[in-house]
Amino acid sequence: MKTRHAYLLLLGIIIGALAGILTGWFLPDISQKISWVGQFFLNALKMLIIPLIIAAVISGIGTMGDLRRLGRLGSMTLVYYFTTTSVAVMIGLVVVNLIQPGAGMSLDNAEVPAHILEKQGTGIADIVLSLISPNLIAAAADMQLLPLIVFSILFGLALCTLGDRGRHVFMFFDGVNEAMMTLVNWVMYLAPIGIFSLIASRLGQAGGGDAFFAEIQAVGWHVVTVLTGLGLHFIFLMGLLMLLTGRGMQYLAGLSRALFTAFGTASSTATLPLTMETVRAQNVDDKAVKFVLPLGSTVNMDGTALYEAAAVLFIAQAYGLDLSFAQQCLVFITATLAAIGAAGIPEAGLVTMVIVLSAVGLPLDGIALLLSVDWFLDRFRTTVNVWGDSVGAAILDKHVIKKGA
Ligand code: DAS
Repeated sequence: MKTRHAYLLLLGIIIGALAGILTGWFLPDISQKISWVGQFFLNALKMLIIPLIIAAVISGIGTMGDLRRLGRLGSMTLVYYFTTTSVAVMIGLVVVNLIQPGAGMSLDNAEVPAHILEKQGTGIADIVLSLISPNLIAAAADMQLLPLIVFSILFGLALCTLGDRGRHVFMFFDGVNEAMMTLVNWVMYLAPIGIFSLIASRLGQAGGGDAFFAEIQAVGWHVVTVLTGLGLHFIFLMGLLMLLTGRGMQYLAGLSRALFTAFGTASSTATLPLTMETVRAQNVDDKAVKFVLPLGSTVNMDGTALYEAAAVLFIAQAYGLDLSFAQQCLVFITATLAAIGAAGIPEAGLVTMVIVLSAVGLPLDGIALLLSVDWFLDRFRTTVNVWGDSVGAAILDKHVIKKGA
């Protein structure tokens, strides 16, 4: 995409987001009537994801070529994911223990939605089983990216053993990937009106500004705690980027179209095509874009992990329970794992929180406390998820790919 177009598009997205907030705040009824525009934009993004991810991962492995280098990239990628997610959970635990948002709260008997209750009993085994699928078509139909990415990695590794025959297949997938990235550029022109509609209709659905503000006030300290933690982690990641790559505000500015889209859609998966396009436009090597970003959008969710740790302790405080150090260590481990199991779709962090609540023996009813503002906080944690993936791509590009070149 030409630089001038990129800047004009970014300006359009910012105006769309601000107009969406004002429209949803003051005209909630009209806002809900235009939700189909945002849904069209979301569907256009989702339409690209499956072919883009499969082609990107397979062709990314093909460009790595050397299995030893691929192994090094894979292991360092996992080290980055685990390190930054652990820091995120730690930040979440520190801020919720310092602010104590749940102190003095009374739990009303709001109903926990059935689709969240169904997740009760989800455990580590379910997360491991989610790595592969017996039916790739069904996984694609359900937008379950992780098994598709695992299959694409294994398929790419198998192609590496076929010599010339494999190279022809890699070239095919490289062509598919380039065509898909061109489609991403075309869909991006819908972003301003799409993000406007998504934000306006969701705020309208919450009843507009006054009703939304009343909901926020009811759990105000929880909102303050989560936003403080997410803000601190965003800054931590910026520091890591500057320290390890020398990149800084220019990289953040280059990523802003993807970050605004993450905020507007509350979906890392839907944002992934734009994340890949904007990171690639920052001269990050294609291998990092094709390997680190798709995998990261499904398993590296710093914002979600931070939120789950902070929200579980908020619920414990609302019950008047003080979790011991050992229990908080259990929250640390399960929040990290639950975030790996969370899908890059709206409200995923709320659903997988069931794993963390069950691990420390807290009833699921506490989730009812979070429902009214989860859609709002989800946007911020999705933005941090996308930012964490993008920082990882730049770091691994500089310290693994460029070093190994
Ligand atoms: N909405 C999820 C995402 O797309 C994050 C979450 O629910 O925590 O990353």
